[in-house]
Amino acid sequence: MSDSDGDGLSDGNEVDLGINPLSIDIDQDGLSDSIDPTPLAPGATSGFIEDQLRKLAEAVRSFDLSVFNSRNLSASKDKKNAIANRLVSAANDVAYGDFLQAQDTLVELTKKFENQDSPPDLVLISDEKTRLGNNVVLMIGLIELQ
Ligand SMILES: [Ca+2]
Ligand SMILES: [Ca+2]
Ligand SMILES: [Ca+2]
Repeated sequence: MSDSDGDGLSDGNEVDLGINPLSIDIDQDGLSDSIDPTPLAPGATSGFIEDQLRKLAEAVRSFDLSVFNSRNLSASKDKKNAIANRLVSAANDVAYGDFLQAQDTLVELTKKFENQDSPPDLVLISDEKTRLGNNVVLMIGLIELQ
């Protein structure tokens, strides 16, 4: 079984699905073909976006408290909850079809970890921060394509 683009789908499988086996993201929307529910059309389904936002919220809840930019554990927990709750709120907006509201919520959220001093970021420089930032930007892009 060869998998030329290394995306987890065999070349034969990708040909069967109408996907280019040499491209890991044929529609160039940021989602690799193996997870993209619409691999041939930029964007994704609203159900997929909602799921991803809920998964992101869970991921944030699993972050170590040390990655939050706070003086004490209780403030770190507040920041963790604030970020996770916004992601859940955006997921709910997507579920209701309110894409503009979801986008607003996520754009506001990106300001909390954009590596600028003011307002202070909620998360310290870390792999978690980078992944979270990249994923939120990806979700904003997918919502724009709705
Ligand atoms: Ca492949
Ligand atoms: Ca894609
Ligand atoms: Ca797509």
